[in-house]
Amino acid sequence: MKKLLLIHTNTSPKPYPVPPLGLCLLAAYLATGYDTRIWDGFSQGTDGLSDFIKNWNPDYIGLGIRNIDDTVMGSGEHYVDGIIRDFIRPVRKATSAPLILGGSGFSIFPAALMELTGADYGVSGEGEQVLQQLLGDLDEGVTPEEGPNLLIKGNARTIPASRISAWNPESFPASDMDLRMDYSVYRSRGAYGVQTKRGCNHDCIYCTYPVIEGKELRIRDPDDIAEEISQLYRRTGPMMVEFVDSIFNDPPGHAEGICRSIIRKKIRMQFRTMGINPGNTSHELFDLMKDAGFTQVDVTPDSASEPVLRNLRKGFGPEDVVRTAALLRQAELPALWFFLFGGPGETEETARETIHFIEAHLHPEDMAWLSSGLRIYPGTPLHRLALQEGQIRTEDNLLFPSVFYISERVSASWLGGLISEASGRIPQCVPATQTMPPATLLTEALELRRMQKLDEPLFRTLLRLRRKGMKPEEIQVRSGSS
Ligand code: B12
Repeated sequence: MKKLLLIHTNTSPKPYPVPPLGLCLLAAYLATGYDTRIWDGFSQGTDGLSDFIKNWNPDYIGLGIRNIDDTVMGSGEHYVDGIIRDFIRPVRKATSAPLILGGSGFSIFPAALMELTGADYGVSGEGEQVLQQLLGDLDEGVTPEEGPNLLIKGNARTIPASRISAWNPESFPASDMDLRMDYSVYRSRGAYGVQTKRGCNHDCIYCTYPVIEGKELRIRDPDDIAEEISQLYRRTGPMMVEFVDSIFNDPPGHAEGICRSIIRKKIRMQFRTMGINPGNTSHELFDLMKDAGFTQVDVTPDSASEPVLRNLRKGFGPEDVVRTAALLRQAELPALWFFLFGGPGETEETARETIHFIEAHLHPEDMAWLSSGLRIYPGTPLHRLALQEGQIRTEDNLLFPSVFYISERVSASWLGGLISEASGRIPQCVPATQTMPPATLLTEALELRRMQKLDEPLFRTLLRLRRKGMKPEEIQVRSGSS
C-alpha cells in the first residue's frame, strides 16, 4: 500500500486551537487505498517532522493550508510565510515525494500559493474525490490532468476562479479525529468539529464560503450525524463538539432535525456552533438546541442597520437581528455576537445604530466582537466593488499584505475610535484585535472555572472577570450554562 502523509500546518492557538478535521476526513475517505498518517503541527510542532519523513518515507505528502491571516484589520498577523518556512521548505528538503496543497485558505488563493510555495499539485475546494483521482493517476504513472479543482505546478494560472463540487453526502466519511491523531491537546480548549452539510447558497458580498464549498447545499442525513456523534461519545465520553458548517441553521428544518436525532439518542455531549443566520431563527430551533445540549452559539449578523445589511446582501433585516436576540434570551442560550463595521454604505449613523442595538438587545452576559474593515478576497462581489470604487487596483496582490475594504462614507480611524469607545464603556463589547484575552485574564478565568467547576462558556467567565475587574476568589458565580 502506498503511503500518504497529511500535514496540519495550522499552529494558531487563537481564539482556540482548531483540530485538523479536513485532513482526517481525507484520511478516512482514502483509508482503504492508502496507508495514511496525520502530522499535527499544532501538537507535534515541526522539530521531528523531517526525521519522521526520512524514516517513514511517504510516497505522497499533502499539506493543509487553512489560514492565510486572522482577517483582523491592523493586526498584521499573516501565516503564509511561517507555513513555507516551518513546513514546506523542510519537507521539500527531506523528500522528493510530490507535495500536494489543499485547504480552505489555499482554496481562496490557489494560483498565488502554488507559485509562492513551488508545490507540485494543489486541490482547491473539497478534497476527497479530487485527491483520490490525483493519487490514482500518480500510482499508475498517468500524467494528471488539470481540472477546475486541480492545479499543477507551472500551469496553475489557467485555473478558472469558479469551482465545481463533487461531494456526495451519502459517501461522507465519519469524523474520527480522535482515532487518527492525539486529540487530547484539543480537549481542554478546543472543540471537536462535525460537518453537517457542504455549500453555502447565500450571497454575502465579502464571503469566501461559496468559493470554498460551492453554492449548492448538500446536506447530510440528521440521523447519520447523530450516529456519528453517538459513536464519538462512546469512544471519548463527554466533550465539546462544534458544528463547523458555514451556517448551522440552513436550510430551514435541517438543524432542528439534527437536534431531534441527538435528543432521541440521549447523547450527553456539549455543543456549540458558529454561523447562526438571524433570518432563519425560531423558538422551536433554540429550544431544540438547548435540549440537545448546546451551551453556546455564535451569531454573525455583521450589522444591525438596514442599509448596511442590504448592501452586504445578508438576506435578513434588522428586525430579524432583534428577534434573534430576544429568542436567544428566552431560550437562555449563551451567544457570542460578531459585528463588522465599514461595509458598503456604512456611515457614522449606521455604525452607531449597531452599537445601540448591542446595548439595547444583547443579553447582559453575552459578548460582542467588534471589528472594522472587510477583508477583500478574489472573486467576491466585494472585490469587484472595491475595484470600481478605486479602493484597489487589478494588479494588487490580495494575498499579502491583507487588504481591507472600508465604506467611502466613513473613515477607518473614526470606526476605530467608535470600537474603542464602545469597548471601554460597554462591558460586553470586545475589539476583534483582542483575538485572545490577555494571558493573565485567561489564566484567572481558567483557574476560576476549575475551582468552581463551571461549565458555562469561557467567554462568560471572562466577561464577568472583565466587568468586575476583581480577583477570581472574590467573585461569586453560578455554576451552569447561563
Ligand atoms: C468552522 C470555522 C471556524 C471555527 C473552527 C471550529 C472548529 N472546532 O474546527 C472557528 C470559529 C473556531 C474558526 C476560527 C478561525 N477561523 Co475559521 N472557519 C471555519 C469555516 C466556516 C469551516 C472550516 C471547516 O472546518 N470546514 C470543514 C472541513 C471539513 O473542511 P476543510 O478544512 O476546508 O477541508 C476540506 C478541503 O479544504 C480540503 N482540504 C483541506 N486540507 C487539505 C489538504 C490537502 C492536501 C488537500 C488535497 C485537500 C485539503 O479537503 C477537505 C475535505 O473536503 C471556514 C470557512 C469555510 N467554509 O471553509 C472558516 C475559515 C477557515 N476561518 C478563517 C479564519 C480567518 C479564522 C480565524 C483566524 C478567525 C479569527 N480571527 O479568529 C480563526 C482561526 C482559528 C485557528 N486556531 O486556526 C478563514 C481562513 C482564510 C483566511 N482569511 O485566512 C476561513 C476560510 C473563513 C474566511 N474568512 O474566509 N473558524
